Amino acid sequence: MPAMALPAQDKARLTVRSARPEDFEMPLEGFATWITPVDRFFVRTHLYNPAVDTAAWRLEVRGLVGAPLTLDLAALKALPRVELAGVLECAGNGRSFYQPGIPGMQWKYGAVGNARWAGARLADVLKKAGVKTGAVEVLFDGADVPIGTMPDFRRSLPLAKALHPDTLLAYEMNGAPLTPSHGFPLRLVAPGWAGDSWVKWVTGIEVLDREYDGFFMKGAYRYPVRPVAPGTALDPAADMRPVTALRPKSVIASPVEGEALPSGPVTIRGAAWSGEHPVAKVEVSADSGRTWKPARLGAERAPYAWRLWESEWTPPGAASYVLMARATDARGETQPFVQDWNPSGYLWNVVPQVRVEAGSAKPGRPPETASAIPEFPPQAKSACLGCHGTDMIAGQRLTRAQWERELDKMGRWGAVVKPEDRSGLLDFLVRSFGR
Ligand SMILES: Nc1nc2c(c(=O)[nH]1)N[C@H]1C(S)=C(S)[C@@H](COP(=O)(O)O)O[C@H]1N2
Ligand SMILES: [Mo]
Repeated sequence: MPAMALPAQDKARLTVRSARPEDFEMPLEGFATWITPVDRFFVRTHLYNPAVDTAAWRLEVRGLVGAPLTLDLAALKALPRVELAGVLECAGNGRSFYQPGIPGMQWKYGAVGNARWAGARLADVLKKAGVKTGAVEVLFDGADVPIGTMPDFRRSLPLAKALHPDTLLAYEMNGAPLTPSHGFPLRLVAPGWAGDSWVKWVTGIEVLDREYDGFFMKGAYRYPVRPVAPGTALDPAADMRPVTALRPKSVIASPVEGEALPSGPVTIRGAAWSGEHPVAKVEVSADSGRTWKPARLGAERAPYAWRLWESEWTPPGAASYVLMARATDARGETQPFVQDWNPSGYLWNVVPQVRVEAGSAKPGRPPETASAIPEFPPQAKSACLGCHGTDMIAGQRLTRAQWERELDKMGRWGAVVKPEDRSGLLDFLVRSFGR
């Protein structure tokens, strides 16, 4: 599938996991700066970016409020402006590391970024409207619209998070208006919470007396209430609850997996964050987790931002080493060595491991391998490629049973597969993108 019309700049600075809709990942080099530039900031969209007419744009506030409101951008900008630096991380970041594999965007480490967000407090807007008693959740709708029978992306926040003084209706990212991919002209900023709550292109706010019951609340972005064995069938209502805050996590940005290092000192470096709690320490191990040493934390910090860190290491000899990093937050919560399984592969925060070869005569990073996407058969083209490209499919590694479930889901969302084409299509998917 030809890559869509992305500016050349974006392609070099982000890994395109899906060109249409836009799903772009930040490469590991992005963890070298405290603030992530907008052209390096990951993008996650379920539908397509809406076209926005700024002059006609309005925000509607309704539901359990004393006075429903219609606000234009000027009215929002007239409210006190609040700025904060904070991490936005997709709940599915790291999904590709789950074993057995889980369908969905196969993010590695880079569905995350740290930006400066500015806007009005959501609480100020809600105060203007007057939240009535009985209010429990606040629902956000973006201007993006689904294709076919796909569900719309709508999410609700518990009232306490909605009224928190750091929860923003942001119109700026890194000192400039939001770009179309990041929600222009207005998005929710839910500091410390996973990206699914950061609704983009917000045009509607509705105060509800219950959690919203749409697909993206009840069918997605839920996490088991207790650890369960992989593959366990879970009842979304009884056994799961919505994803909320991020957990402590660190990423090793350099060296990289498989890197050959010269003899002599090396700087191990990366970034660490932890949702609503500041990072208290990052420790690094260069001997497969036997011993740990505190890393030096960067001076730049803010309550919801990531912290850069580094640690000097001199390999004791020419050998193969496994480097690890472990962040602990102010509550004392730290990263696990084994991830609890969950059906959609959310909230991956296992201690990262990077194998390096020290004392090499030929230092360097292994070449990046990009596998070619095979030609799609006609029935796949008509069934799948109306809504998204081949890249989204080619990123998956699924069993036949998982591909069957994906086909069923896509069928419910409007994909048309003729009964006589189904098994041929499945054969192609399993052969090309199986495990
Ligand atoms: N309207 C709308 N808002 C959305 C989404 C979407 O598809 N539609 N994706 C969400 C998800 S899952 C994430 S992780 C973040 C990503 O924000 P970004 O693209 O600015 O990085 O936006 C969230 N807000
Ligand atoms: Mo996400």
